[in-house]
Amino acid sequence: MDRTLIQEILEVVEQAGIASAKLTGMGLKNEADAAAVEAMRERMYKIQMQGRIVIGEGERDEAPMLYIGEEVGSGTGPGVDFAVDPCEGTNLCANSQRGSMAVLAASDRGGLFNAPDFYMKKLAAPPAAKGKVDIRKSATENIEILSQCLGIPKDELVIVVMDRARHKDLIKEIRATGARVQPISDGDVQAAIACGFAGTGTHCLMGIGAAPEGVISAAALRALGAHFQGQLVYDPAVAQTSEWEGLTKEGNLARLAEMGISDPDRIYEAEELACGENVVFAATGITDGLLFDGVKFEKDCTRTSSLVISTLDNTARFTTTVHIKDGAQSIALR
Ligand code: VTB
Repeated sequence: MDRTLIQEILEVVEQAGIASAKLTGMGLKNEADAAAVEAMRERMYKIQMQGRIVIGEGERDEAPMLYIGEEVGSGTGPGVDFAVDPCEGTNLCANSQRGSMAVLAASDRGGLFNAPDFYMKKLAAPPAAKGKVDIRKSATENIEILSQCLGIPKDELVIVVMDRARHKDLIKEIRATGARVQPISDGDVQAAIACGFAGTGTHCLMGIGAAPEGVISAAALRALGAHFQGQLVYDPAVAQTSEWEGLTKEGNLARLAEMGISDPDRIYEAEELACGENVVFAATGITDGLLFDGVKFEKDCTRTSSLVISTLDNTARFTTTVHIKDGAQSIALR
């Protein structure tokens, strides 16, 4: 991968963001996702690379586009692996709520963990707490460590947790430390990445979300030098999700073994989930969020706000792009 890819990757998430933003608030989550997928894929094909989807819309037989294993790009040039989530937070987009975005992570061949479509226990925290907080420790211990590392009293810390039945005890434990809980209905990728920056009002993400999204978060947090750890969740009694109705722990363990995961309890560090020599993370806001605004449609232009984090040049770029319409007469500065 080289730096010329950064601009191309930015355009990929911008196009996906614009496509699904047209459906914001329409209550059409599948259509918003499909629009983002199509736009993302179309832009990816224009890049001179031998791209490959390692995390995408699903297995080949269940997803027609951006399926796992799909080759994208012109077919010549560097080998690049992609973990994509063209419309992360489809419910948020469909209901016009904060935090949905078009997002992807890219790395050199073999540089991203081929995560199964399972759940993952996650711990994300700022750079100052990297390697000090630990997913093996209790929430109570981690909040104590966070408070010390960040120099912020416990009752000023904000811990983001997905609002799910499985987190009832976790939320109780966090509140008992004095720290504040910010429940989110969806979108744990944006919440995780917000932990990588000071000033977002978000200090830590705890709890269980989807594993593929965990790899995308890990790539961004690795590039920022922040903390991320993940551990696969295979027990339906822990995940407590209707998605797993009828599945058993034994069956899930067998599926993991089939996928070549020999130690299902392994704890993955950010540098293992995104192990490539270089990683690039890119996201464009669909709706407004913690890190950037959503897409704004104006008379003569469309405005997108994005974040690209890259180890190629050690940058985190917050960019606004004005996509000028034909015959534009007047373009506001901001
Ligand atoms: C998780 C989370 C995502 O959807 O995948 C969630 O990581 C689905 O979780 O950010 P449940 O199956 O428990 O509903 C998101 O919130 C949005 O894609």
